Amino acid sequence: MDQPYHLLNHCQGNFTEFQRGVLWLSDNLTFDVDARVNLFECNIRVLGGLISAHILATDTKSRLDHGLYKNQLLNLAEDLGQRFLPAFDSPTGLPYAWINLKNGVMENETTETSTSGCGSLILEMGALSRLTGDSKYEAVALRALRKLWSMRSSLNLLGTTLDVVTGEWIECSSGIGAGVDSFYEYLIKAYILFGSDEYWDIFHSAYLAVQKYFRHGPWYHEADMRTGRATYWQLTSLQAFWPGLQILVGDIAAANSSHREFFHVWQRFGVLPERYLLDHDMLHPTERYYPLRPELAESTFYLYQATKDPWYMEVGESIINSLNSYAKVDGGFASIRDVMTMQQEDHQHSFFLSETCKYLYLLFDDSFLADKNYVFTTEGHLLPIRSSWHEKLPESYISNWTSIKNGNQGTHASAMSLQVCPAMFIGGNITPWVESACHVPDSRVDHRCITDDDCGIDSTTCRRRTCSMAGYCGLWLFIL
Ligand code: DMJ
Repeated sequence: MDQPYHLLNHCQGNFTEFQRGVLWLSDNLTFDVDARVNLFECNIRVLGGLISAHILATDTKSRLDHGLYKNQLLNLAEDLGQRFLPAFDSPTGLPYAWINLKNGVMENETTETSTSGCGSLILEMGALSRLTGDSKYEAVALRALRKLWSMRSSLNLLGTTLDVVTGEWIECSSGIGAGVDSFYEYLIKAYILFGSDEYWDIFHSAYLAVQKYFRHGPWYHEADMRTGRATYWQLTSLQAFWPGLQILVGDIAAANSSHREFFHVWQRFGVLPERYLLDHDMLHPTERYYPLRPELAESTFYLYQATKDPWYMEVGESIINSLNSYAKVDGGFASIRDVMTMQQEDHQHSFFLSETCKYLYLLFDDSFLADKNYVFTTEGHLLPIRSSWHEKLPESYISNWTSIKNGNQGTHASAMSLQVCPAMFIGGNITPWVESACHVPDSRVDHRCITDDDCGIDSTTCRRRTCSMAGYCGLWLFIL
């Protein structure tokens, strides 16, 4: 198949440009500005970018000339992290959504925030703590996450917006899209990055509740957190990240079926509309735009990694062709204001480069990831999985990890790169697994769920589910 490289420069390994960027930021970036910024956006875009670039600047690849890098990006990241701290100074420990970088929380600042806004800070703040040795960043983010989870309903559901002063929910309807999405993503990724069972336990309960109350076939609607009753039947462009998350838990069949639906919608409109009303079978009257979002490309990348099915490369090619046809302009790519007219607007979000382009690039050339163990933040920034950052290896992994290590099968690999399926290790002299295909801990020999409650979905799919052809079956880590 012809690979549509013309969208992207073939720039892997362009250390000169990396060095130029690092040094330019070192000389020119300051956060001592009287500017009100959104904590969540600044965290995922700026703090995450600085931390990830610092890690790349200091890994074994020697991407910068000797002696030039003296932790400038980490120092900037620490300065920014410090400026975030006043946001957490609320009666509940839940952070204010907006903060002035110079002056802290403004007088009369809004007390309303979103679930993703206060529940998706742990990767960047945790990494900052690990890199600086100062635990306070991780501590405030974790305290906020714990508080948020304590506000869940008896159904293990959360709302979309809340008040950081009263700790009360404002919007009790929620789904997997806007205002909530990265909350789920950061639980599973925090578990992968920091190895604490607490993240897995929360994620597991939250994931099962999503599958139980929001899922309708391959679609996800919204529901009221108190009753579990469906509220809004809408497809949103942000929801398209969910199949990628499902790959991390090994729910490949479910990921594949949802991803196909999102791609059908992409094909129908040429791009993904921001919101589509499923119950009226029409576009949302005011949310007809496509701001170059990455979520479908992201899921396509994960599904390809999991299955190696070339069909996903065709999906990627189709996405790239659409971007070139509808969004390419001199000097960049333009957001689409209306998917019916393909009218463009003069705006290119930073996530187009950090996510959309990155996932499309990696779909066709993943050599950068070979023998690496990274998680991607919600903004597509890379964080390495290191045993020194792990509180402890999850118990179910220890025996297998040791066995594999002793068997000289390599320690520099992740499930993604090795495409290892837990089922491959059942029997022999290796201890049987203690997880079902839905990753529900159990002790059954075939590790299949028997009841729907075990699965959170319908248990028949668990009993039928097998690992992908490539043998990859979700989260299975070999830690450096
Ligand atoms: C990105 O900024 C992040 O992925 C965020 O979590 C939600 N989606 C946007 C891009 O669509």
